[in-house]
Parts: sequence; C-alpha cells; structure tokens
Amino acid sequence: PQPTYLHDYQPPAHRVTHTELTFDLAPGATRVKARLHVERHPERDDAAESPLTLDGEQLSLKAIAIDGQPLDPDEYRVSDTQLIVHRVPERFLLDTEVEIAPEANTALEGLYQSNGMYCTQCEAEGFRRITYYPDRPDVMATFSTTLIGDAQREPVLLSNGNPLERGELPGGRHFVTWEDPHPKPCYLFALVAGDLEKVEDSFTTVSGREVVLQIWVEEENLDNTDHAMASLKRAMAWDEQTYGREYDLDLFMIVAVNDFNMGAMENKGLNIFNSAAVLTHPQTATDAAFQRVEGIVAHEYFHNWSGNRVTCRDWFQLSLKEGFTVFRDQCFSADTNSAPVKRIEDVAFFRTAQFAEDAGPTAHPIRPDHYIEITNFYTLTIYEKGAEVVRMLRNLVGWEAFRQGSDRYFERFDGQAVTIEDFVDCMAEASGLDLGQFMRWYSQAGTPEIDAHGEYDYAKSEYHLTLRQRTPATPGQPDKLPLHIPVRLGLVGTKSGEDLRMTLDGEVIGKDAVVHLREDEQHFVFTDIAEAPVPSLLRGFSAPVKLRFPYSREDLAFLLTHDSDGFNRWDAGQRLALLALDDLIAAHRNGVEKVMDVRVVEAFRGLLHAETDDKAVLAEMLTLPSEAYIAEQQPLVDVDAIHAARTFVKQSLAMALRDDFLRVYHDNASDAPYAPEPEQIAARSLKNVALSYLMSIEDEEGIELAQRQFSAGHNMTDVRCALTLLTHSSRGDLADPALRLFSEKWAHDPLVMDQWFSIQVTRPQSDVLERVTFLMDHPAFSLKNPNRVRALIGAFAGQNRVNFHRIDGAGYRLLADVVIELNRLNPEIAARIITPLTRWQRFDEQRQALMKAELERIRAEELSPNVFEVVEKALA
Ligand code: DPP
Ligand code: ZN
Repeated sequence: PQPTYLHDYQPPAHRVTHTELTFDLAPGATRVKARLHVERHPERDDAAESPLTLDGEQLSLKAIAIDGQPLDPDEYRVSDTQLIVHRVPERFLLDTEVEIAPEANTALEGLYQSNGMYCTQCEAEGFRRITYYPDRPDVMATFSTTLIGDAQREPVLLSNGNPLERGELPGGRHFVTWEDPHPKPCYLFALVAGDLEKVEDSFTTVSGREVVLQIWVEEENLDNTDHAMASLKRAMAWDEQTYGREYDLDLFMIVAVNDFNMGAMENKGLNIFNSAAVLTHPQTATDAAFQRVEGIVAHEYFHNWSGNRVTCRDWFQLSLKEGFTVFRDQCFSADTNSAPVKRIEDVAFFRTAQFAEDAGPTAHPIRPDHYIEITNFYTLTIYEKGAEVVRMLRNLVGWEAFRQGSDRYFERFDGQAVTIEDFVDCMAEASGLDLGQFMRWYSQAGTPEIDAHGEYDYAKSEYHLTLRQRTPATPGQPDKLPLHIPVRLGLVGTKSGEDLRMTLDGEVIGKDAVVHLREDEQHFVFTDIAEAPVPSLLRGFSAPVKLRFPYSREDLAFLLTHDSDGFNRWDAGQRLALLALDDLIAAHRNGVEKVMDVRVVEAFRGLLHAETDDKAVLAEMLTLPSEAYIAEQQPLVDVDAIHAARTFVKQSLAMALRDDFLRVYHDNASDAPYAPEPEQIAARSLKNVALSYLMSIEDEEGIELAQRQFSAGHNMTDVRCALTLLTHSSRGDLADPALRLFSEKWAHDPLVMDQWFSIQVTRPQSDVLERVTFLMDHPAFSLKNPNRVRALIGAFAGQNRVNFHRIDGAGYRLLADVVIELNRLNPEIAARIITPLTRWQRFDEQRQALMKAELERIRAEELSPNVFEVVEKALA
C-alpha cells in the first residue's frame, strides 16, 4: 500500500453539487442507484482535460450513464479502488447502479448489518463501499436519499435531514425519501433501516425554532435513553450560550447500534452511536459510563458546527474538527460536573496514554504529513493532544478573543472544507497575537520536556527560575525546534502558605500568571519576593508537556496542602507517591526489604482528616498513580516491580489508616435513590476508593462491606466496584460465587456482560490467561463485535500489565492470534488492539525479543493496509 502525502493535496478536478441516492435494501443483493450532479472544479485549470475519477471498493457495477446515455465499456475503466470515466462534459448528470452485500461486511465500514438492522459508518472512507463517489471531505453536496425496504423487517427507514415523502410499494415493500439541504461531504452520510422504537422529546432553540429530538433503539432498550436525551438538551443549550451556535434542522436523531467501531458518529441530523455510548440505566451503567455518555452525546452534537457546517479540507486536518470538538466537550463536562475532577481525569489519562503514543513507534504530529490508512489516525494525539493545543490557544488569547475568533471561523467558513491554518488565523486576527511559532505544535510530534530549576536569593529577595525545553526525536523527525509553551505558575510562600505577588521585568504579573517559554532555555527573575517560595509550575496542566523540577518530598507535602491550584495540589500528591514508588521499585529489583515512606502516610492521613467540601477531588487525591503511569516514568519498564511496589504502598496505607478508610466508607454510604449527579458521584467514588484500600489487605470488615455492597445491588457503580474488588482479591471463594450470580442475572445484556469480561481479565492472579482463552468461547463473546473485543482482549492486553507481559510470552501470543484473526474480519479494530505489542522498546531484552517475534509472525500474514502500517512502524 502507498502512502498519501499532505504536500500532494490538490482540489478535485470535478465536484458534486447534488447527490440523489436510492437504496433498494435486500438480503444478498442491495442495489444502490446514484445520480450525481457533477461539474468541473473552478480552481483546477486542467479540469477540462481531466478524467472523472471516483472512489469505489467492493462494488459490483451494474449500470453507468452520463446525461441519460449509457456508456460503452471503452469509455470508462473500473479497478479495485476506482471508476474512471475518460472524457466528461463541463457539467453533467452521472447515473450509476451498483450491487453490494451489507450482510457480508464484517469491517463495519460502509453499509452493514448489526443485529439484523442496516446501518452505516462512512467516516473516514466508508462511503466508497456504498457507491462510486469522490470520497473526500472537500466535495460537499446536498443529498436526497430514498430508502426502500421490507415493511415488516424494516419498518423504520432513516437518513440525513428531513423526511419528505413516504409510501407503500408492491410486494410488502415501502419507501421513505429524505432531503438534507446542508451541503456535506459524503463521510457525513448515514442511513439506518430496521425494526426500531423511538423516544421523542423536543428543544426550542434560542431563536424560537422547535426541534424534534429522537433516540432510536431496540425495544428492550427504551428505558435506557433518559440520560442521553437530557444530555443532548443540555448540550444544545450550552452550545447556544457558550459559542452562539444554534441547531439548523427541524429534526435531530440518535440511533443506538450494537456493532460499531467507534464511540459514535456525527452524521448530519442522524448521529449513529455505539450502544455503549448512549444507553444507560442505574442498574447497568456506572457513574463513569453516565459521564461518558453525556460527553459523547455532547461531542457528536457539537460537531454539527465544528465538523459539519465547517469541515476539513482533507484528512490531514482531522484535528481541526476533533481537537476543537474534544475541547468543547471537555468544557461542557467541566461546566456540568466537577470542573477540577474533569481536568484531573483528563490529564491523568492523557499523560498515561497520549504520552506513551507520542514516545512510541507510531508517534505522529497533530497534523500528520502522510498516512497509509487514515483510520489509524483516529488517535489520542489527533483528539486529545489536539484539544490541549486548542486549550492553550484559549488560554493564550483569553476567552473573549477566543470566542470572537470562533465566531469569525464559523461565519467565514460556513459550508466550506478548510485547514488548521484557517482556524488559527481567526484566533490570531481576533487577538492580534502572533501565533507563528505556536503552529509548530501542529507539525512536531513528541512530548516536549521541560527541565526547571529555581533558586531563592535571600539577599535580593529574588526568585530565579530557569526553564529549558527539549522535544525528543520521534520517527522521521530527528531534530525539533523550540515550541511556544505557556507555563502557568505561582510562587507559594513557605512561611505564609499563600501565593506571593510576582513581579517580572518590573511589571506586576499577579499571584498566578503565565510565562511564555519560546527559546530552548529561558531565565526568569521574579523580584520583591519577600519569603522563600516553593514554585507551583504548569498549573492546570497549562501545556501538554513533561515538567521536571527537583522537588523534595517536603516541598511536595507542602504543595499538597497549600497550593491554591487544585490540579497542582493533586499533582503534588502524585509526584510524592511516585518518589516513594521509585524507591520501592528499586528495592524490589534489588531484593531489598521494602520500607514505606512515612511522609506519604502522613500526607494521606492529612487528606483523610482535612475538612473538604470537594469529595470528588479528595477521591482523586487518594488514588495512587496507575501502573501504566508509573511505567511511563521509568526508563525501562519492569511490570512486576511496579506492580509489587504499588501494591505495597496501597497495603501500607491501608494498614496504617484502616480506621480512617472505614470511617470514610461509612460516612459516604447512602441509600438515596441513584442519580448521576456530581454530589452523589463524588460520595460514591470516595466511598469506593476507601473500600479498595480495605480490600487490598483483605480486611475482614472490608470483605463484609464489599459483599454487602455487591448483594445490595443498589446501582452498577457500587456493584461493579464490589465485584471487581472481590474478583481481584486472592480468594477464589469470594470471586467465584459473585461472578456466577452476576452473569446469571445479566446474561441477556451484552453491555453488562462486557463489564463482567473486563473485571475477570484484569485480575492480577497468574491464572488469568487461561481465563481469557476460556472466556473467548463464552456464548456472550464474539470477535465480530468491537465492544466484546475491547472488553475482553483490550482490557487484558491494555490493563493487566503483569499478566500480558508474562515472561513466557503467552500473553503476546494470545494477542497476536487475535490480531491475525481480526485482520481478516475487521482491520480497523485489529490495528488498534495491537497497540500494546508495538511498545516493545520499553521492556527488557527478553520481552523485546518475544514481542518482536509476535510482530514478525503477524507481518508474515497477508495484511490489511491498517495492520500493515502499524506493524511496519513497530518493526522499523
Ligand atoms: N465519530 C467520531 C468522533 O466524533 C469520528 N468523527 O470523534
Ligand atoms: Zn469527534
């Protein structure tokens, strides 16, 4: 497979202004008729001599005509990937008819079947599996779509826009015609046909237009849509208030689909969702799942402007819509829930997973310059790092200018397909700021590292801060230029415990300010600093970088109590724990007795006794860094030492603070009816963190509480936590009966069974690999369903580090076997699930050899472009 390059971009020679589609849905032979209104592109001088080139894969062409005249075979050419018509007029109608087989489509791209219903996924390049078309986002057309189906089997026929006409047809068939007046690229096309039920509500927009809201589900899920509907309405109101964006059709539909590669898809007027990203019920979904649904519903809704009305010129600009939209959904969730906790959760995830991606063989810039398979670029870098860069822009220019820039962007480019420069230009114009150097964030891969040093000059009452930046080499990018990095900071007085007023270069900049690091090395002198401070750096994670500062444990304990920035208070606790963990990892490796750092114990005791009104933040502060994050900090990952050290810290804290954890548990237990509201969620997380400490030492009272919490079955958050703790304990007599009860109760609900799979395959016990193999034969499991694959294989390989990295290589072999099978069934998922194997550089030689051997074994197969691209990079 050949790469596509950004620098090769040209507008298409021909564009489509209007698209008429007719789908005759039938098992075995679905027919798609397309009438395209085509014209030459005004920006291409060579358009007159250019053939018409359309994309198409796995299509069987049945008819082709131009302006009503069928073409002779020598007038066009069909290959595996294209339809080329050699000579075409300036403006014409192209009619084609193709036959496709949705029921045989296991890749879940294009038109396919899920639980007997027809549905589509066209982003990024799925539309070419539906009909011949210029399948690229810079071709925007209005669509008119007629769906013909069996009136019994497919009573519901949905597509983008508004329904225009419907009627009966002979032979028990019926049809509906949909019209979407907004020009769109074909990746936003969607259809759904099946036996579905709907929940309906409405929203009145700020200008008084009534929008009908529908969520379509299978009948048994009708009770599970309330939260998604409420979230949708909140998101619609938020986007009006925050960005001045109003919805633009009379109808907005969401459909829940069981087999879906992504979380959800923002098709115009017809969002299609993975059922896991829309369905919730207190009995079946955890607090985290409720919050995830809220965030994804909002994300897809926000795309209506940031993505649909203004879209991407080409797929290299993917972060234009995804980075901006993730930033928008993060702010929405922060406004709706606990803002500090949202930030902590996002950053904790980002620093673990995105940093690892940016340091690995598939590292790429937010705007890549080439790709083989674009679905491999729906990554944490494009999405999450893209969002961090938009957040930096917001912080650099300030909210007001950012909002003006955003208004300018939506007004200027409405109905167009544009680039990342177009977006940043609007921000530069609105703020008057030079963002030239800032643009490097989009082209340079890798996580910048900042080394910070500070010194207090008692004689002069000055604080000297030196910041040095360096971005490590990444594949294809050996040399990096310095970035423009906003570092938000404060100086916390060691006597007063307060943020000190800072003066820089003679100018008072306040108690909390941003300094701009643009050079490789910069020196900042803060004057009139009356007492020795501890610096609080990178507040709120003001830039997606690694910042090192030689904090002592006393400094960190001090910041943990005194930092005015909630995020950095949490981070000080994480840094303190990491220092202790470092010692213990070394002790474990050297076979020396492990000794717990009393400063960590005292810091935790302080947390447990402090008066706090933010229980959600407290729960985060009591949570130790994950094994994955600890691993990120190590030069060479020793999974066993990390696991042993973290377990030791957890148990030591549990033993020293047992009574406090018990008290916190009881103080936060409640029988109130479940609601996914911030206060309740906070109490539940605090209670469950406490329980996890008690269970880490298999405390008798803790066990009893866990068992009671499991049996009470009050809500899934509590049940899942209890079941996880019982299952992950060393006592089979606790795990097995609970797992059995759970699966008997929930065998009918695939999304709950996914949780049952994940809980089991993340057990630390060494027999877990056999359990994974065993569960792959469970009737509720199927390799064809992406949610099942993620719940079982993904959770094992991604979260069960000690067992996946077993020294006999059995974990690697298991994953490679799955990748080989999925490569044939669903290449997109295969190329994602392989990730843990690609990170071999981080491990010892023996494991490296084992992991590479499995990658080689995969490479020897006949590979999809998706898996090929990832494996080649991993072995490069
Ligand atoms: N549906 C995916 C998302 O919203 C891809 N656009 O991020
Ligand atoms: Zn998105």
